[in-house]
Amino acid sequence: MAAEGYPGSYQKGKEIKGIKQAESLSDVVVFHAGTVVDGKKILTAGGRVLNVCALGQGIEAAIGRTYQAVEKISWDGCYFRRDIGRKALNRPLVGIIMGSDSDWPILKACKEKLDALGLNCEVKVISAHRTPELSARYARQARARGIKVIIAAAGGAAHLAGALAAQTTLPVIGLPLNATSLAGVDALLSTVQMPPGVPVATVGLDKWGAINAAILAAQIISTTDSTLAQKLDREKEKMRDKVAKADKRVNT
Ligand code: RP5
Repeated sequence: MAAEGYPGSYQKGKEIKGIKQAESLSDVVVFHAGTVVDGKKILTAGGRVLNVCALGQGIEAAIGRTYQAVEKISWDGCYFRRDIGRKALNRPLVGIIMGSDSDWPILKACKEKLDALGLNCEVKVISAHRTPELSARYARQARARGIKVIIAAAGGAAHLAGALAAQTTLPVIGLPLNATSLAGVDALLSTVQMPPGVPVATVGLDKWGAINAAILAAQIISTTDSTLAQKLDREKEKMRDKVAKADKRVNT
């Protein structure tokens, strides 16, 4: 108990009910300061704040579990904020980076797929060649900012994905685009053939690749988010149903 051995004198306060029950919820910890243990009771000792933390499969589940515990804690005049953790729900988990705004018509499909899967993303124009410092800074800071996967799209001599991957240990998905008279083969080859130690998970060209980049990012994040994993399972089921219907159509 944080309150045990509380230094100095204290004014006996009101009993905090529920901390024992909250402790019996798995994956929940209640930190409390400015409290004292009086026999079996935990008393407030000056109107301090309790900090309730929980683990969960994904942020939403963790927030739900936290408030389950909060509901069990009470004392006269007790109140609690209902918005804690909400900001984390809106934080981008995927960074979509493109070499030019001329790439956006293709990248829209990637964002739309992420939106459909309920994954927040940020979209940025950063060029490995025209803004190399910015590209390095973005990649170096991405993990600390909460980004889990970077999708990097570029056409021509496309070094963006590789340049970002050189600066981070986050997974980088490379999306080659058809932007020159070489029809995307230039971008594909410059994105895919990375030297050992700096992997770039390269998807197919253009719109197909844009959609697959979003799904692959979701699959990576779903390894620690069971709600997202269930959404992805449902997507696969829909595809299976569609193929089954098509099979039926051609056989009737
Ligand atoms: C790449 O060069 C960009 O990703 C884009 O695909 C291509 C052409 O860029 P703009 O000249 O249209 O800006 O860096």
